[in-house]
Amino acid sequence: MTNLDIPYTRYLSPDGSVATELPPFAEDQDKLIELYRRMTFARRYDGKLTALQRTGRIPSYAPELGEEAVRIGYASAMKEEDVLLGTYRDTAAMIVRGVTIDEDLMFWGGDERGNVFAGPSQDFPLATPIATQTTQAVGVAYAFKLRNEKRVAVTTIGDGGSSKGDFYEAMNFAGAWQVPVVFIIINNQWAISMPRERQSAAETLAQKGLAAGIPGEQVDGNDVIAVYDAVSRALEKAREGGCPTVVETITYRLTDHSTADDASRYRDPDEVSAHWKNEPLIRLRTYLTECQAWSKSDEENLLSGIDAKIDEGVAAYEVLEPQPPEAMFDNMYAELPADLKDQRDAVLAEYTAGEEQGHG
Ligand SMILES: Cc1ncc(C[n+]2csc(CCOP(=O)(O)OP(=O)(O)O)c2C)c(N)n1
Ligand SMILES: [Mg+2]
Repeated sequence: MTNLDIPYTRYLSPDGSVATELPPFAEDQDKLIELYRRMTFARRYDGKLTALQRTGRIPSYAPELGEEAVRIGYASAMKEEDVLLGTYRDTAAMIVRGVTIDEDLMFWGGDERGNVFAGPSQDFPLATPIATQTTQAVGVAYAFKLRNEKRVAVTTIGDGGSSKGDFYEAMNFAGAWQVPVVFIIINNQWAISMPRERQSAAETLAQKGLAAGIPGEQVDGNDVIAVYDAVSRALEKAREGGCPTVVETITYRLTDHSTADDASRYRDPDEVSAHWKNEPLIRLRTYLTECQAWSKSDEENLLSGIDAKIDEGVAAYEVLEPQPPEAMFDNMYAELPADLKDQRDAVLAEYTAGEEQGHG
């Protein structure tokens, strides 16, 4: 029978002190340093992408500020052969999985080639329609089961997305079929301007899985140790026993929903500044510093190395030839359906006419 409790785990407190005896993997300080390095990369890269949007070099971006521990925690727990089906806010996880900076910038730049990454080639492109990735993940997991492959489909969903029918349907099938899928709910307290408390009357979002026969748990999503630990256990159960799990990570979106949003119109600035005290990087850095495993010069070296890597990726992106406008039709179908072919021809005709008039 499914355990009906929803446990909550936090290992590191916001001040960097140990709240609960750390899990065995955390005895390896090199492992924790690796997680810290990845989170710091995520923070710097997020700032860079926001700046690139603000200076007109990419059209849009969905920031992850404050949510780095979730993405780095779960992506680091996954094995290469697993498959990720994430959302528009999972950029840092994709990079951990092996997507390169220039590939990622192509995606955010509106260039379809950004979805054809060389690294984790079976990972899905980030999903913008809310919750569709969850049913797809169950399909992927079902394929793993049929093929007897020890692989896991990992899918993420926001607090808002967890209200959608697709998500309930996905969990229902995962429970009924017992397939190797891990649902990670990223509860960042807001779905654009809709706060968590008005989103659902459920006490926890993890308990939504219980009706489908899927056990759930909550973790402090700003504690990378808790995220890594919970997702590792869920992955192991899925890989070995084909059992699905729901993990709700509790975090906070410290900035706008996207570069098209202005959160100050609907959020109290005092709420946001209170959440800065819980952000995920400082607590791990404080812990590592207290353990004498991290120093100021380590930090300086890390930051300069990251900035150089980001600059290199941005430079590689910026020299790419832009795709012609009709390219947006060329990635979905082997053979275009007639109506889309007409649209493609129309785009091409307009573009060619524009070029002839000298403003192409
Ligand atoms: C099917 C669908 N409906 C509506 C939208 C518009 N939309 C984009 S993001 C969003 C809110 C999602 O909030 P949440 O699931 O909490 O994820 P978060 O953005 O906070 O990471 C909505 C409604 C969409 N992209 N797809
Ligand atoms: Mg949300």
